[in-house]
Formats: sequence, C-alpha cells, structure tokens
Amino acid sequence: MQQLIRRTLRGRKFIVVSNREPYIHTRRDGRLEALRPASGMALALDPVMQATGGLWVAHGSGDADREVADGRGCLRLPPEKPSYTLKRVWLSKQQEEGYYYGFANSALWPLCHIAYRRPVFRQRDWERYQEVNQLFADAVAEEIGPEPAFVFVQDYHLALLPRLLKERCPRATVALFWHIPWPNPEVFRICPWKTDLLHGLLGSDILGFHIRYHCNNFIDTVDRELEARPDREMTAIVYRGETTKIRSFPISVDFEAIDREAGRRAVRLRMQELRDQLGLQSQLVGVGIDRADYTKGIPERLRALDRFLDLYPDYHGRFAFVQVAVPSRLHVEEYRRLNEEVDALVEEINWKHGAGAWKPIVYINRHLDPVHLYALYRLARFCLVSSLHDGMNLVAKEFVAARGDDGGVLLLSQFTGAARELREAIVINPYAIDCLAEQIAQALAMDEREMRTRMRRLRETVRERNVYKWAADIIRKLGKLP
Ligand code: GDG
Repeated sequence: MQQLIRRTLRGRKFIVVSNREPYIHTRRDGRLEALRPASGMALALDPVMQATGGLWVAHGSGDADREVADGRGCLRLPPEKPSYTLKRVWLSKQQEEGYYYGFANSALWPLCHIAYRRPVFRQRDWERYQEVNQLFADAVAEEIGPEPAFVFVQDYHLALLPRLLKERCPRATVALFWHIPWPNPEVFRICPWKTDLLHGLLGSDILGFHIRYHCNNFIDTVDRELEARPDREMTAIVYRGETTKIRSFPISVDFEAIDREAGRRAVRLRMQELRDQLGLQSQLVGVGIDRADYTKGIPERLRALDRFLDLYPDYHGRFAFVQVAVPSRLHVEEYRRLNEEVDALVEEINWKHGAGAWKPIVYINRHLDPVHLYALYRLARFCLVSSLHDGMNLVAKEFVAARGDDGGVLLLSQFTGAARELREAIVINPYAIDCLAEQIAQALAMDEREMRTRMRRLRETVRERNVYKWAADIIRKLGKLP
C-alpha cells in the first residue's frame, strides 16, 4: 500500500477531507479520552491514512478537541502510533446546526435513502451548507497552495467542495466518494438546489459510488438536470469541457486487523463476561449492531423477532437477541422519534414474551469499545442486518471478518450495497416481516456444515476485497489521470 501510494503520488501531497474526524477528544470525569466515532467512513479510512501518512481535514467536534490541537488545528494520529496529521476545522453551533443537522442530515440523507422519510429543505440550512463547504475549501487550500496534490473528499456533507477546490487550486486532482446511495432522477429532482449540487460534484475528476447501480442513477440524474454529455460507454460525464469519471468502488473493512483482534484472548474473556452479565449462558444469540438510524430497519427487525417468537415458542428461554444501537444525530426530530419507537418496541416484546429472568431482547443504546463489539460478533449464532436502504453496510463485513472460527450466519438486507458481494448470506427483505421471521428460524436451525461452508466463502470474499483494495483501486485510478 505504502509503495503504491508513493509511486502514484510522485511527491504530491495526499489529503483526505471529511466531515467526521477519525478520533474525537473529550473529557470524561476530568480525564482526556480519544474516542473512535461509530462511522463506517471514519473507521474505514483510518487504516488507509495510517498506510499513506498524509493529511486528514475534518470537523473538530469533540469538547476537548482544541486542547490537543496546535494553533493551526493540527495533531498527529493515531494516539498510540502517530503516522498521519489531522487538521481540525472549527464550526460554530449555528454552522453545525444548519450544515450538518440541517442540510446534510435532514435534506440530503432522507433524499438519497429510500426509507420513506420526507426531506426537509430550509433556505438557511442550505446557506450554512455553502458556507461550511467554503470553510473546508479554505482549510485545504491553505495546505496545498499552488502545488499539485491529490485530494480525496468524503461524502454528502461536502458535495460543493470539488468545484470550490478546482477554482482555488487548479493543479489539484480531486476525487469524491459518495458513501450513501444515489437515488433515481425522479427522487432527486425535488431538491431545490439540485443543479448547484451537481455542479459542485462535477468539479471532481473521479466520482465514486459503492455500486454500479448508484453510478447509473447519478448519470441519469445529470442527463436529466444539466446541459452535460454523459458518455455511458466510458461511464464519464463531460460538463463544460471537463470530464468526470463515474466509477464504483465497493468499500470494505480491514479484514486482517479484525480477524486478528477478534481472535485475541481479551475477546474470549469478554465473551464469557457478557454471557454472565447478560444471562446468556446456554442460549442461542443473535446480534444487531447499528448507528441508531431509521435507514437501518431496527423497528422492522424487532417486529420480525416478535413474530418469530410467536411462531416458535420452543425457542423461549433458549434464545436472546442483543441489539446495539449507538445514539446518533439526536438534534434531528426524526432520530428522537426512532429512539422512542425502539424503546417502546423492546419494552413491549420483552413484556409479551419474557418469563422469569429471561428476556428475549437485550438492548444496549450506548457506544461499545471494539473488544466488546468483537465479543458480540463471536458470540452470535447469527448477525441480522435489516437496512431499508444502505450504501454498503460495514457491519455485515465486520461480522464476517470477526468469525475466524467459521461459525455464524449472516442475514443481510437485499437493499444494502454489501448484498451484491456477500452472496452466501441469507438475503432478506426487511419489509417482509413474516418471511424474515421464518429466515431467523432458518438461521438458528442451519446445520453446522452448511453454516461453515457459507462463512468460509464469505470470508474469502471479504479477505480479498478489503479496505486496502478499495483505497488502492481509487488511488490507482487517480494516478492514471493526466
Ligand atoms: C455510511 C453508509 C457505508 C456501530 N456501533 C458501534 C460501532 N459501530 C460501527 C460499526 C461500523 C460502523 O459503526 C457503521 O458502519 P455502517 O457501514 O454500517 O454504516 P454508516 O455509519 O451509516 O456508514 C454505509 C459506510 O458509510 C461506509 O462507506 O457502508 O452504507 O451509510 O463500523 O462497527 N463501533 C464501535 N462501538 C459501537 O458501539 N466501536
């Protein structure tokens, strides 16, 4: 990886720009802590940045972030093995409110995910979004100057940045990776600022999506909304004389690292502790691990578990489902409503089916450390990913990477990008509650041989298509540009 980067960069700077930072510094009981956010993007890029040793520009969102950064907002990371620089961009409360909670997460997020939540378009959010994209452009331009550089922009928070960068730093090569789905033109066309967004994105030399389907949706959208020439054969768009290549790069996880960490003694010890604490001694365990987001289909999953318990009373007392849902975007009304709905459902199902000390659902609504996470993956007879719509879904790939024992069954929503690659999973439709209840029973009853054969094949796929391949493919493409 390092060699590839060095060869491709030919002395140019490598800069990653994202909203979320890879480590958030906070003070807990007076102690300084560096937390890893529950963000698929931040977790995936951290190992890549360790290998490349470049610069990462991101919003400094922790209450102790300023304490550890220098006058330019910079510090070296990761804390235990400093190998790259993080430059923090500081935002006011109003900017965060309008740009992050407002336009990015109340307009663009529901617009791009088909989860039947209506996007909210507010003029003042859009203004903050433009303002913050400009701040990020300033921060990057300050580092690059007039020199040639590779800038790798992440996600829907920064759709205007590629164009702003091209104007400020014409010698920069810019790639943007869109981590969420791109909807079809019918859906996208309701956005009042659709042409500004497309104009911003087409400042990129390369625009990446997880799967071909999202690339095609993007090309169709541009075809409908702009005076641009899509070249379907080359999968590129020529707009105002410049070409943007549209490519799919399915993101993944650091397979080797997860495989190694999940096999450690600390994880085995934690598994035992968890069994004791949660009263899971002789029970079959299912797990679900998510950011608490309405796109992840957590209520649908709970309803299917309820139905399963109705249909298969034999499993009462012998089965438990552990749902981890890390609170997320709590300033957005829709997310508060989701948490209330999940709380109520867990309560209702446990009341309905529970008996004595046995409760079928163990609900954990806080952030867990990686050892805890791996212990849950290893304890599980099955992992249930029931997203209503998901760009990729890294939990599915992490579960597979953590199962060095070749055990465990993956139940995976057909509406995730991951379902295109993880063919040996049991493919589910989270809207079909009765069918999902039967598939849960199928996962629990699957014979050992079939389970192991499926898991071995899944592991081969994730081992081969790991996060380094994702990054290397993008960097190689960047290197081939003139
Ligand atoms: C976006 C796209 C795409 C969760 N709870 C804890 C914890 N997590 C970690 C998981 C996983 C990550 O959070 C979630 O990643 P996903 O990929 O599932 O989802 P999004 O955050 O929505 O990510 C998605 C991704 O970008 C990458 O392109 O796959 O489609 O929506 O890594 O393990 N981590 C820890 N404690 C927790 O309690 N440590």
